[in-house]
Amino acid sequence: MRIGQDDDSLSAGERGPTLLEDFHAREKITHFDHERIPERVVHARGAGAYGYFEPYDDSLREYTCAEFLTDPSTRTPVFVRFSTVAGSRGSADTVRDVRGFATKFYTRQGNYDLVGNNMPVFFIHDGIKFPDFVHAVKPEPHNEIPQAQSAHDTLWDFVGLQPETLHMMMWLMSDRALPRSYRMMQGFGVHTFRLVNAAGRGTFVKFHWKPVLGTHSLVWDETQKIAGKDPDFNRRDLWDAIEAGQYPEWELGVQLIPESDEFAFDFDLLDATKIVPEERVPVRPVGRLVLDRNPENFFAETEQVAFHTANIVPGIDFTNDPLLQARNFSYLDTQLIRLGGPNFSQLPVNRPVAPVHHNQRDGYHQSTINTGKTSYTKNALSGGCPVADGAFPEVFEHYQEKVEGAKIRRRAESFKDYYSQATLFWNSMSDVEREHMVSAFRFELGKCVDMGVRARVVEQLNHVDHELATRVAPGVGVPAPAEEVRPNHGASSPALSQLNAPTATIATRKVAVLVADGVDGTGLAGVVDGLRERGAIVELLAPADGSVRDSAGTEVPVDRALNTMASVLYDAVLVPCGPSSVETLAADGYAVHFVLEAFKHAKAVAAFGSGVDLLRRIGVREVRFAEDTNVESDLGVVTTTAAAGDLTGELSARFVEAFADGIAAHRAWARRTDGVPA
Ligand code: HDE
Repeated sequence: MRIGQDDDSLSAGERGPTLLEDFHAREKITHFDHERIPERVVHARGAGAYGYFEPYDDSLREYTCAEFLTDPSTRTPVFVRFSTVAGSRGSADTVRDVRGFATKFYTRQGNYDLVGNNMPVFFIHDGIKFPDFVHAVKPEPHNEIPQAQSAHDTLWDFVGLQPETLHMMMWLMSDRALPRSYRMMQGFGVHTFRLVNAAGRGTFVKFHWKPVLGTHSLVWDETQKIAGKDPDFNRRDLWDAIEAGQYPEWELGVQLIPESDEFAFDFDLLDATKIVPEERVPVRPVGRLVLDRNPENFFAETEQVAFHTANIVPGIDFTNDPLLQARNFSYLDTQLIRLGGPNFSQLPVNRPVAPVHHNQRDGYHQSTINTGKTSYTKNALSGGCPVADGAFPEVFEHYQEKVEGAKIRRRAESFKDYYSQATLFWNSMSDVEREHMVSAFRFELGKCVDMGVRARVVEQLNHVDHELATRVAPGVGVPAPAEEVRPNHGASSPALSQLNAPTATIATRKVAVLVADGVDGTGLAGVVDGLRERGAIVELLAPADGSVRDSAGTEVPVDRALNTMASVLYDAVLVPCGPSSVETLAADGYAVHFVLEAFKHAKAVAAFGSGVDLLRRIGVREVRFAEDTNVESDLGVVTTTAAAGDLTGELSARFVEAFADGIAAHRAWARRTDGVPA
């Protein structure tokens, strides 16, 4: 019914007690009291979006009868949720962590969930260890510290005693754990799954997502600052890109392994702590995923979406990977407590587009009004409905794998090489990626209070690579291992280094332009337009919001006040010409810090005319600055002396080109900035 107002409760007199009779107030407050549901036990923090998947062609038909993978005329709707693992729902986005990459395909044959991560391996290879691992990485139980951090005693205690974690720990200490954007990270199905064709023949498969914008990471110092400046950094980035029509896109790839090759590898295909190197089995591109719609309501959609590894469709099946087998139990079980009953698949975000006919009835939150007299099979009263044997084509058939064996609680020997692929990962990194890893190990172990924990991990690292262990040890105050205990096999997989797959695009990259009154409007406009034409997002930042007057007296609108933003929220920075503008900026601590910090984080920095003086004055060192109007580009710093009014035409185009190259390179890793204050 309609009510006049709900500002005041019903009371006995204007200043009297609230009456129990006020059913309206009670109902409002009661509903509010029950608004929270348990957060996910892992992956609590996330962001989601809708989109579609389409296969390029029908070439997978030989391997699978899954229509969404083989019919190029089918656009399958999807919902994707990205997440961090360890932190609570309200924790920061940019912590060092694995990222979840879970995709629900609403296929005509039923929902298929590919519940993957941005790293291709996992910490453990048997699901029975998952509660132990999660207890170890989550905040410590006595004081619930630290939030969303792996840098504490219990995780590293677990790692030191559980060497199967080492390969994944290498990934976690690498730049992969610090994605620049959900839109710029890879995804992996992790397990070996099985494709099954119409004839019932199986083929092992590993799933890969490759981002069209390339795989890029933040640097550690930056991630920590973003966690304070904008804890929603990755969530906001996804939302903004979709709102702006710059739809994130990934390519789905598969590694196909014939069943006859099951034992052809020096590791076990059922072991989720191992990759199949791309150089050994190439990734074959099969289709594309596009995210083009933000949810309307975070809770209803992103929070209530329920992924489940056992949501599969004809043409896809499991393997005996013991991690996957445990997940097939866990994901349904967890929704029962989290979403409060067995009918969560009726929630709009979970509802399949495929028609549902079954005899499941009643339960909490039942919202389907099932009609008819029968809810059992077999029946004659309703003509056998809803599940008449043989009534549907394309039914799911379990893959007929032959199994035999004694009941036994013992892991196969083929799972027990804990180190070779950790070494492979280390060998495959570039120098700068290795440097980042060594710093990461030093930071994380340096946060451990117990020296025994530190020593045990260094001991384990010595099994991965002697140089790695000897580089980490002195930073964390434990003796470096004297001897190599396991010779490095020397093999590498170039595909593992992010730096081996450069991208040319600057689409959606964020460029900050620092301006104040007196800025050279002509030069500025040329560069801004040039960057925007290439798809970059350019924002003008000034000491105060509103607008500035350029050197010709024209008003130039400002996008943000400097003090509301920070360099860590941008990919690059430009300081345009304008003597008075530059004077104002040089006297503004935010502006000076902004430029130096961007420089420290190896971002593309550009300046023209008197803007170059600002770089010199604030201590940007060890790069070559332009001596004349020719565009100089050195270590990601792009300069020209072109003064007010001179940066036009061809010169402006060359300047933009060089700046864009610097932005596309993501970071100028050769730049040494250790001496720049953080
Ligand atoms: Fe999960 N995992 N997981 N996991 N996982 C959950 O399910 C679990 C594992 C992954 O955006 C939970 O609905 C077990 C591997 C993602 O909603 C829970 C084991 C991989 C998400 C659960 C694993 C993942 C989850 C928590 C070891 C990468 C977020 C809430 C056997 C391939 C999905 C929920 C979303 C979420 C259990 C291991 C990825 C408790 C028992 C390996 C992306 O069911």
